[in-house]
Amino acid sequence: MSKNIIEAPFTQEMMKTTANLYRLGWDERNGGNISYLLTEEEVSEYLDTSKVIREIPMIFDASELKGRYFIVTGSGKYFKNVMDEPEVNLGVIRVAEDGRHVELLWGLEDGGRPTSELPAHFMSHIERLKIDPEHRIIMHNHATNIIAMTFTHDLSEKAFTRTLWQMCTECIVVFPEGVGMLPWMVPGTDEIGTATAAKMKEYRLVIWPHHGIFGAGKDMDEVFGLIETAEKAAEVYTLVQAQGGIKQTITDQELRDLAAAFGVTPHEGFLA
Ligand code: 2HA
Ligand code: ZN
Repeated sequence: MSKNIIEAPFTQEMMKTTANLYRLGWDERNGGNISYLLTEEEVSEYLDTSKVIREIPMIFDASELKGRYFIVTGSGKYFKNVMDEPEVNLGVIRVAEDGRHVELLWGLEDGGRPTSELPAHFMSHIERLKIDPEHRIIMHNHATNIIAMTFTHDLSEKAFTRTLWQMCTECIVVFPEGVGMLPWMVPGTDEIGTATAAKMKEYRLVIWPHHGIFGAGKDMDEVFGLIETAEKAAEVYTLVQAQGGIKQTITDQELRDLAAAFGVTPHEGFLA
């Protein structure tokens, strides 16, 4: 008898993280999605991996991930509801041999599909795995102050990153590579997936203006920590603007000193 998958550490992490994100107000309604790469060993402890419940077609080719397992949030599902009904709102999937389907092994019990942002998730996983073999998680949400900042701030990667770095001393240490920025695009498409993944070659955080943010990381703490640090900086920026604007800030030399003290390399060309 295999163990109960609801008790699996990866399911518990998905449940607790979606609940946290909902309470932070970054995943209203069906906003946001998470995909978490699992090993066959992890999954086999809880599921018979030869039992495919459903084959679900995809709009793009993910053959680079064939045979890989993920736990994902469902398309149109509310983060608010994951804790109470994980078997409906989450799914465990495997990428089929042809790269054009995923095989559902558990969950999405009402006939649901994996997240509508699966192209951006899978293409980003492919790019991050090339750079970091330990990479496992892609998270998307609608972090409030990051979205707000995309209406009022210059959208160049350099300018946006510099402001975030200046708003909290921690930022340059947490994301020394900065943040990637897309133009506004239609979500859920192959095109935004390709564009997001291209940015993921250089950045673990990618902003979709007037929509939200994508983060990548090797575990839930890393990816959540990245997004909440950037969002905190954006929140401080909101308050600073409301208080009348910047009078003084962390200088470029101070940012360099910080990077040196913490042994990180800031994005080339972003500091004077
Ligand atoms: O599905 O966040 O970008 C909800 C979304 C789409
Ligand atoms: Zn979204």
